[in-house]
Amino acid sequence: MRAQVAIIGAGPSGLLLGQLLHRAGIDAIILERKSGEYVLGRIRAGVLEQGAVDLLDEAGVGKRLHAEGLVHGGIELCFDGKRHRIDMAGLTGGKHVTVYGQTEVTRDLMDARAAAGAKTVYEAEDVSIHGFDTTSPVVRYRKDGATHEIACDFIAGCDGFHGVCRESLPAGAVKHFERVYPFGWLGILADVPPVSHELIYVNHPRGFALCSMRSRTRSRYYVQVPLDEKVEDWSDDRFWDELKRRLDTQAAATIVTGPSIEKSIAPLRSFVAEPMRFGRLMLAGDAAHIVPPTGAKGLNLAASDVRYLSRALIDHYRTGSMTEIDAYSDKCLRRVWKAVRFSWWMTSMMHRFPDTGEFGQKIQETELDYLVGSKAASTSLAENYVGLPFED
Ligand code: FAS
Ligand code: PHB
Repeated sequence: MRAQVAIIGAGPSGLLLGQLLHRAGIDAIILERKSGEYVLGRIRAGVLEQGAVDLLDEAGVGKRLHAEGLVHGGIELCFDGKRHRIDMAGLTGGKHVTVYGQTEVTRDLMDARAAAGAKTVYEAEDVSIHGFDTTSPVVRYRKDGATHEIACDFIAGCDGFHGVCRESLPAGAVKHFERVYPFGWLGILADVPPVSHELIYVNHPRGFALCSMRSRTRSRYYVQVPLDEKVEDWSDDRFWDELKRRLDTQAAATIVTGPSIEKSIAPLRSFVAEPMRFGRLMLAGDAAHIVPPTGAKGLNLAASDVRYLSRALIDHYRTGSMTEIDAYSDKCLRRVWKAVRFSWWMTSMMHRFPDTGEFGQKIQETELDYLVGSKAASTSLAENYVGLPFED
C-alpha cells in the first residue's frame, strides 16, 4: 500500500490534519489503535480559541460548531469568596473563545472523513514506523491477523503523549522538558444547566475548582485532588459537596446538581519534546507537548501544530520545496512554549501547592489581587487565553 502521508493517531490532531490534506488533494491514511467509539468516549477539552475555530472552518467542519458552540467574551476568577470578571473581548479588541467539546470536534471530523471516503484504519495493532531518516519512510501495522505495510513520503506523529512515534526516535535525538504537578483534576460531566453563563476559575484554601460547560444543559466541573486520590472513592454527592465548599456563596446556593454521566481524574503535567521534526517524521499535538488544562490550551495547541504542518505539506506538494517543512519545528515551538508558560502560570496562580509555605501563599494572593486590579495584567491574561497570533 502507498500513501503520500501516513498519519498515526485519530484524535483531533490526526483527524484535522487528514481533513485539511484531503481538501488539498493530498492522499493521507490514518492509523488508530483504538476503535472510533473509544476515541469518541474520551471526555477532554471544552474551549476553542478563534484560531482553532477558523481552522475547523477551513477544514469544512464548522457548521455544527457555529450552530451549537457557545461564544464567550469573558471568564471569572473567584478567590476570597468573590468573583472577578475578566472582560477578554473588551481587553483584546473583540476576541472571543467558543465552548464546544472536543468530543463534538472529533465527531464532526470523523463524519467528514467518512463522507469523503478517506481511509482510516481503526484498531490497528502494533503500529511501527521505519526509515523516517530517509526519503522513503514505511509504516507497518497488524489488522485482523495480517501484517500490512504502507510506503509514504511523510509520517505525521499525531499519536498523543503515550504514542509510538516519539518513542521510536533514536536516543539523544529529542530533548524533554517536564514538570509534573503534585495534584490532579477530578472532573464530572452532568446533564444539568451550568451554574453561570461563563467559566469560573476558583482559587480556594481547599483547592482549585472550575465551573465549565458543554452546552446550556450539560455542565463540566472539576476540583483539584491529591495525586493519590481514586475516582471510585468519589460518589457524586461527595463531589458536589466538595465543589460547593469551594464556590462563592451565590454559586454554591444556585448550582444545579445531578447524576454524573462521566467522572475521571486527570494528572497534570507540562511537557515539551524538542525538536518536533526528524527527517520525514513530524510530531503534532500531545505527541510533542502536554499542558495542564488550566489554560485551556491542549486542544488549541494541537490545532496550532496542525495549522503549520498542513500548510508545510501542502506547500511541499505544490512546489516541491522543503522550506516550510524545515521551518515547522521552530515555528511550532515558539507558539508552544508561550502556551506552556501561560498554562504553567495559570496553574501556579489558581492551585494550592502542598509546599508553598506562608510566603508563597502571600505571593499567590498578591498575584490575584494585582491581576484583577490592573488593566495591563488582565490584558496579558486575556490575550493568552483567547490565543496569541500565528506566524505566517
Ligand atoms: P490525543 O491523545 O487526543 O490522540 C492521540 C490518538 O493516537 C489517540 O486516539 C490514541 O488512541 C492514538 N494512538 C496512540 N498510540 C497509538 C499507536 N501506537 N498507534 C496508533 N494510534 C495510537 N485539553 C484542554 O484544552 N482542556 C481540557 O480540559 C483537557 N482535558 C484533558 C483530560 C485528559 C484525561 C487528557 C489525557 C487530555 C486533556 N486535554 C485537555 C488535552 C487534550 O484535549 C489534548 O490536547 C488533545 O486530545 C490532543 O489531541 P491529539 O494530539 O490528537 O492527541
Ligand atoms: C473544560 O470545559 O473541560 C475545560 C474548560 C477550560 C479549561 C479546562 C477544561 O481551562
